Amino acid sequence: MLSNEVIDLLNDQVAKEMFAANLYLSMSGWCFKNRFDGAGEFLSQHAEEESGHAKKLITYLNETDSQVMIQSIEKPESNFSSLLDVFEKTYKHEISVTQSINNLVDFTFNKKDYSTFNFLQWYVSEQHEEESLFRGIVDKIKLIGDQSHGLYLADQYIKTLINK
Ligand code: OFO
Repeated sequence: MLSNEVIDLLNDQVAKEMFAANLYLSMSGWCFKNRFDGAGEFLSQHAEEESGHAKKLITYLNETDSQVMIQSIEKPESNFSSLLDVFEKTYKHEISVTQSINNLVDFTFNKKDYSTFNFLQWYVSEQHEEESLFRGIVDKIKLIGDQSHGLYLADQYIKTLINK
């Protein structure tokens, strides 16, 4: 049985994962509109992953007989200045999600809620992978250059990361 505080924090995390899904869908739309089809597809797929992260938390809440409380989600940004801007923002966003997961891990450990602490380890590994993935894309865009030919190559590179 989970404490009310942990239930509230897990429900907050569900909202954060759903916001991430919406943010990445919004970014995906911007990419398609600006002819970055590789990045658009990649971000659309990543939005699905974020919905999966939310669903996994919901399943855990259901399995522990806790009340799922779906919250209203803030509208994500939809205007970006460049492909680099999009991916710098994804990276920044992932860092904020990591912080939120770390706070949850810390809280559950201090409260001796070892079941939730253990469940959250999956998110700890996932955040490590995601930060590294998005940082890698930012670095690559900078390396290839954000002028027209470079942008085409960057988009092609991002396309290779779909389903990885
Ligand atoms: Fe991309 O982060 Fe979810 O957890």
